[in-house]
Amino acid sequence: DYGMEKPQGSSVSFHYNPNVEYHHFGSSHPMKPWRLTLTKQLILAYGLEYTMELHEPRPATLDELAIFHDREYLSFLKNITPQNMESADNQAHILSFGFGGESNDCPVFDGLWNYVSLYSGASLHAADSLLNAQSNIAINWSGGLHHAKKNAASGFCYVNDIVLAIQHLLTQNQRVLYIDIDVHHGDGVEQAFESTDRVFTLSYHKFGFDKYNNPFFPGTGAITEMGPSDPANRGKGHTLNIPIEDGIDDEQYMWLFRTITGAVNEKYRPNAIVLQCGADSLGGDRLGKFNLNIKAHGYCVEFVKGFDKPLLLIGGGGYTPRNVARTWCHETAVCVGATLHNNLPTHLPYLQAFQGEENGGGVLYPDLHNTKRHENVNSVAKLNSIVRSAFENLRYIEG
Ligand code: ZL4
Ligand code: CA
Ligand code: ZN
Repeated sequence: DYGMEKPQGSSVSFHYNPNVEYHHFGSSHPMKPWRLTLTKQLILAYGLEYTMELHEPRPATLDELAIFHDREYLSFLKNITPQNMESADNQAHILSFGFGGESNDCPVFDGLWNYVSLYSGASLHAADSLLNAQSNIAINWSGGLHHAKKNAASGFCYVNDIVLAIQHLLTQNQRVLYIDIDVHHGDGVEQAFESTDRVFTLSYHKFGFDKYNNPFFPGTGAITEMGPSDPANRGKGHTLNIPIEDGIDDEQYMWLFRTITGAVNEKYRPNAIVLQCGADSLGGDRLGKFNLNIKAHGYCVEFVKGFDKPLLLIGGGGYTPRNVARTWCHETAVCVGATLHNNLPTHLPYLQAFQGEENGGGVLYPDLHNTKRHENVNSVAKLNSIVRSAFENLRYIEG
């Protein structure tokens, strides 16, 4: 049962500005900020707000975002609106900054600047609370936008709050480990720190091509991609990518995760850890191709929590909103050391959003594997060879 007192040993802070919820990417766009409303409602309904310190961070300022992003890109982002985007001046920039084109991944919508400064402000505030030792686990479910580049939007991400938070952690930590369990490759974070040995980036993701030979977005993150090859470059060997095929199940994923993440933690000995918890690696996700259940996803959080180092937990992808909410609520409970009952609290607002499903209406832990949307094509031999290559890649950081 969930307790009302602060658990000993770990203290958890929760960083969230509710104004982020009210932004819309467009009617059929898969990214739905209101999944954060569902997440928050579930967390409140289980009483988890009494087990952590709650913070409502202010939006990040342009100067704070400029620590990573180009000012030219930021001033475009700050001023662009659906109304002025047709002007010749803006059209000249729109493609080079990652907007428009035939892809509508990064639309210009009302309040865009407000949206990006809110989720980034929350990640910076969460990192701050770790630096001040006000908490040893800090959570921002509105962040985790790992594709954004210093001068371009990409894959639903406009500002890279993860890079900004890691840069902030680096002011007082020698080494930061970044782990990414979103179904997509964490390319923006990897690229930002490719030339330093003070950040190690580790991403688990789907990698491969569909029947039309189109790569799964963003198309990078092969096992052979380990950072710069120049031995004089300090970043060499401080990138590890774990490419996975469709349909991976709980046992396989948990095995891969603990084997590889455990080895990276032992060899790299980070002073702080950032874990991106993209929930599009769950079974039944609208964009993802894996078959994970909520507790297998949460196992990654449990495992990393066990390293007992300052930990920043951030959101990311997740395109079946009710399951995103379930997962991040469960992972919040994992952080505070609470066990939640499977029947959803009956006083939960939005209860309908969690009812009437084929498997698991009205419960916190539905069987997502049995949605069987993706055949498991990960063979034992292939997974063993990935682990072998991963260990080989880790030789570069043997100290
Ligand atoms: C959509 O229905 O693979 C965007 C994007 C908008 C609304 C209507 C517009 C129709 C699926 C995706 C045109 C859609 C064109 N609307 C989409 C190569 C692509 C070019 C764009 O979880 N088309 C690009 C990005 C990925 C591509 C994934 C994951 C983010 C994260 C962290 C980003 N882009 C092919 C797709 C729709 C849309 C429906 C879509 N976009 C699915 N996958 C992509 O890692 C937050
Ligand atoms: Ca990933
Ligand atoms: Zn994703």
